[in-house]
Amino acid sequence: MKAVVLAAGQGTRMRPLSESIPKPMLPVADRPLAAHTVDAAIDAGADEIVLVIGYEGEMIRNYFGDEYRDVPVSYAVQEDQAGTADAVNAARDHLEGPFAVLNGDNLYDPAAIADLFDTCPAVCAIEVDEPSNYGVLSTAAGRVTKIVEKPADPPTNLANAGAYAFPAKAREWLEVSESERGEREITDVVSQVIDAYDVTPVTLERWLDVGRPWELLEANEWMLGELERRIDGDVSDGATIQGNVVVEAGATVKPGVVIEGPALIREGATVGPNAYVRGTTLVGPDAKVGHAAEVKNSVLSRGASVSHLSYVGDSVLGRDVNFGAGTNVANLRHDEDDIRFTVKGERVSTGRRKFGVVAGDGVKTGINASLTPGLKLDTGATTLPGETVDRDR
Ligand code: TTP
Repeated sequence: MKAVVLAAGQGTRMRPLSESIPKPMLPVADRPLAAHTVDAAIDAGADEIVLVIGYEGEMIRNYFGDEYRDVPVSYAVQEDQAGTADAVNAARDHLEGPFAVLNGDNLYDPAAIADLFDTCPAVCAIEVDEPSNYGVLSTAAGRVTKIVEKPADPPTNLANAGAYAFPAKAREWLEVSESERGEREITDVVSQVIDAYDVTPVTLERWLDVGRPWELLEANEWMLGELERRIDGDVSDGATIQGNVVVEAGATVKPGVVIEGPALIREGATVGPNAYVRGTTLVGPDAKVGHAAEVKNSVLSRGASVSHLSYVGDSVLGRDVNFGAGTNVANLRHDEDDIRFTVKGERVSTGRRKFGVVAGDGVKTGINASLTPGLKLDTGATTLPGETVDRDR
């Protein structure tokens, strides 16, 4: 079966991280986010991957090329990001026979994707506590009977998990009209399939929709949690490596460093001397954790640097961020309330008691900067030496 992977979106809720890199290419453990989706499709037996690209699509094309893990990859360009049905419609000329559709910004339980492929027509579903935030499935006698977007009064707690196996006929139903929120939505295609076929719900044990920066952190928590210890890099005898830590070839861990897994230190990265890395951390390619710096439960993208005597917790640093010496990130409020973060101009709860800062590509802090919880620093933003930064910039 062909798998169409949707990766054309603008990722506006992920800004500033998605400003010059498409959300599907953001780092999750040792691969871009979308590579996890494509891997799940290939593991499930996909014989061709069709990637729908648009926003910053060339980066996606460059990564996957024409063949990925010996499976042919083709591309469909969605010019305007007019919705998920419109995205699949952009791939229409690539489709014949039954086909699967997966979101390129979701992490799936791979075993369930294999079930999805074996059970066409089918829709992946997951039980959630607050279904009104999702598309919700109604079921009867083991079949999906209805799908409704974000209902005020949800009929079940089964959320649509954005993975579908469609019969060939669905190719004729991709041109749907605009929904109330002005998008051409794949759920309207699913509704037509439900009317014409028996559609099976395939229940996922685990699923993550990666839309906002703290969900990128959660995606890394999930995937780094699956690491098996492997030390290929240059690790000093004076360093202590505990648990499931991967140090890739070309990475350097200096004396006095303590790394508590799960952690991934990627090629070209340098840690230490005397640094402390803990609590599920990705130190990206060519990134640096300096002398006596502590990094906890964070993502350091390619080339990011946390200089000596700094603390970074529960944070996401974009590419080539440079935190000056003595930069301290606060990740907990005195009232221990959930940390809020600005998404598309609105302060929203992250649902996390601990969350630090999100720094876009190229952010630079001056020495002894103090950064408050839930702070957003836009691409290229700078702070003064000794400054306490408690407003987004
Ligand atoms: P969304 O997460 O709804 O959209 P997005 O990724 O653009 O993010 P944001 O809402 O923050 O702007 O998209 C779900 C999936 O569908 C995701 O994999 C991107 C993809 N998509 C397209 O390929 N084309 C589109 O027109 C839209 C809206 C989404």
